[in-house]
Amino acid sequence: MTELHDLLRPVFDDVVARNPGEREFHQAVHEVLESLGPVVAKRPEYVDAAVIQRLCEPERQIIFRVPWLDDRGRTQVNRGFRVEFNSALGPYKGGLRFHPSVYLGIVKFLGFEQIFKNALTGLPIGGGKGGSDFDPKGRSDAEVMRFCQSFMTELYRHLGEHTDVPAGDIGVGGREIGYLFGQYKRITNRYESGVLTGKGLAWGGSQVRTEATGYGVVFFVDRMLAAAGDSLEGKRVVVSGSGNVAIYAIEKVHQLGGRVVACSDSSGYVVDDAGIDLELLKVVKNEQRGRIADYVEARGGGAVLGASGSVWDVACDVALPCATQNELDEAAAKALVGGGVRVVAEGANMPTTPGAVRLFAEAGVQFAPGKAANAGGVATSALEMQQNASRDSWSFEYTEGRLAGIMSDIHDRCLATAEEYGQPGSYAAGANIAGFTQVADAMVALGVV
Ligand code: NDP
Ligand code: 2IT
Repeated sequence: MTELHDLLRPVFDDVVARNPGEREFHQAVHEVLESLGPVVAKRPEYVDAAVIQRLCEPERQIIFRVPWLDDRGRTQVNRGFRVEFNSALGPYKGGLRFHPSVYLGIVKFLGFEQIFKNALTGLPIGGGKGGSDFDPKGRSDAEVMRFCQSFMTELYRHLGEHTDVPAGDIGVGGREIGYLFGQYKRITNRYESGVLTGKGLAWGGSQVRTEATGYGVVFFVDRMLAAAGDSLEGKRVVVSGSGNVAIYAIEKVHQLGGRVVACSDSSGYVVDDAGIDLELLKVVKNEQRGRIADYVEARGGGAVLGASGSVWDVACDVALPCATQNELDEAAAKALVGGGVRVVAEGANMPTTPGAVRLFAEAGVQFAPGKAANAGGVATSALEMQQNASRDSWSFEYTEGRLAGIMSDIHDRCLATAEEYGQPGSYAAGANIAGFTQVADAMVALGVV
């Protein structure tokens, strides 16, 4: 790991001591603090006012029991979480993740990242994250509904359009948001659309929210390539995952003239040299809730299931990790560099390990961190909140234009900030410093609260 500035090392040691065993949270904090050396050197008041210590301590952490009945009438018990991390810029905002790997350390890493990402959007949203160790795989619609209703029966008291506004993440899409919103509406007797984002278009959702994260990543890559006098036209692209973010990243790459030749899920990966058949992938994944092998079978000829290794062994110009944290390690980075990769942009949150990030830097590969590259999802959530507040609904074209503008602004701000702090070309440093200074200035102005 990169050494921290002398003023920051004790802050990090304290975070590790106070949050034992939360490996992913430590990793996310370290990654941000690595960039802040030049900032505290210039602005020691951030350390004096304990701004960084306060930023690393969530404002509120809620952990609750989620009991529910499965289809055989047996009682199941899961654990629910909501970490309301920072509200200096606006109501807590961030997704809910349903996955068996969820524990407090995952929710805290995601909530911490969300603070800076949300600041980068330039929109008035604070940072939070939540979820459960519930595994939706293999569960019926009725089971998912009963789980969501039980989850919301506890969580509703902590939410509100001015307080805390969840959305989706891994394992939480339109179906789950519907059941959660229905239960919130029933308990509170309020049609408070702005309490959740990622809603369906018929009941307060925004155009482009479903596509926003994946589209946003590709808009960001398009700006990176343009800054180097290049474009996506004719590029070979590899995407990991085949969920919400991956699917719409693939769609936008194809619209902009690139070709996605491989994607994956937790059971394996597919190589499809002619380009992934996206309509088929959507049917297999969204309608049939199938596995990646089902895509290969339905495609019939052409596409092959990866026999060994990982999706990162497939040669490409651009790699978009869009599945989960720490999915792209040093071995994967070596394989990608060997295959000629030139740009890596994170659709997922923290998918690239610190060692892999270092290898990309050494090899001159352009790297965009998730808190910048995948901010289009939460930015469009904030646009959904704007529409809900004004009881309005915007067209697809207008909303997509707003998203493209926001991604372009984030791109330019990362580069300008990196330059200003002596690290030209580092999107990671630019994102961390720009996000941090915006939140830190607000925290200083609001006093010790
Ligand atoms: P989905 O649940 O729609 O899809 C997740 C995909 O990643 C699936 O293909 C899944 O495979 C794979 N995956 C998940 N966990 C693992 C794992 N432990 N190992 C291997 N593969 C895994 O989630 P999203 O597309 O919404 O989220 C993907 C990433 O993007 C996450 O990191 C999320 O935090 C991030 N993100 C999401 C945003 C959004 O708006 N949805 C916004 C910004 C970031 P399988 O089906 O086999 O589990
Ligand atoms: O990681 C993320 O930014 C999300 N899962 C989206 C959060 C949101 O509130 O739209």
